[in-house]
Amino acid sequence: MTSRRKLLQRAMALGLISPLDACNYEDPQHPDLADDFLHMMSAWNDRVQAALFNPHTLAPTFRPDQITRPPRFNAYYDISQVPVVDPATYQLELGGQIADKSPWTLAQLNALPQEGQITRLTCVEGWRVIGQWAGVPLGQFLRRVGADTTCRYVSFRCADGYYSSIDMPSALHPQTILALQFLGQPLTPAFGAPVRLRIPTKLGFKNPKQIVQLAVTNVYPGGYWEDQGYNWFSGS
Ligand SMILES: Nc1nc2c(c(=O)[nH]1)N[C@H]1C(S)=C(S)[C@@H](COP(=O)(O)O)O[C@H]1N2
Ligand SMILES: [Mo]
Repeated sequence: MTSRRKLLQRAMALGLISPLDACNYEDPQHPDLADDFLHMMSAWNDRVQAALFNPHTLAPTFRPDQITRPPRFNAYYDISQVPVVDPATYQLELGGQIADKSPWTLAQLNALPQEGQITRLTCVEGWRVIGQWAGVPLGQFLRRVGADTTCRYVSFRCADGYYSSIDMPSALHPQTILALQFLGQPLTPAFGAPVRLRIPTKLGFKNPKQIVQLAVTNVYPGGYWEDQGYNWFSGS
């Protein structure tokens, strides 16, 4: 409660909420108000982060000798449970506000112009790794398939049931890629095969692996961790 109280005091000092709200917040008759308050603050936080996001600021890049070896796996389950997607039959499905929703095979994705990056992935658990990824810039892909880039969100569904979504300006950021390679080789299942999102301007959980569906929408899609209270924007 102490940190919530501090947050509340900060919010009051900033004039975001009135002392009356604060009284209600303390009301033991309305235990939900604390949660409502936190959700309100998180939504406000999303708006501020989105407003502060500069679509031209690049995330730091690193030298090859700075790459973390071995890499570090993370998912909401153990590495032994990673599903294996057959690359030969794989298709990336497209949905929502996209003109050409024809699915993409891995061969078709590999034939598109590729970009590489050596960037840092930061997990909310409190660790970071530097890795090397290459793939198709998401902005170029979205324009190619005729996505409505005035929509607010791009959402992702994964082979393991994971899902996430990002704001359109971040989707169009030059370092946001549909990664097909890790450390110069095709992705392995644990690290996201056949296709993962690599977005170095956001936290690790906004980098869905094993993507099977991508959609463009104005309806807030949420995400696996986002729906459990993690901040949606989550810039890094
Ligand atoms: N499909 C899928 N993607 C996922 C996750 C997951 O559980 N499933 N976990 C996320 C989290 S919390 C992190 S930190 C990164 C870890 O990526 P890595 O295994 O390449 O280090 O993947 C993200 N993408
Ligand atoms: Mo994470």
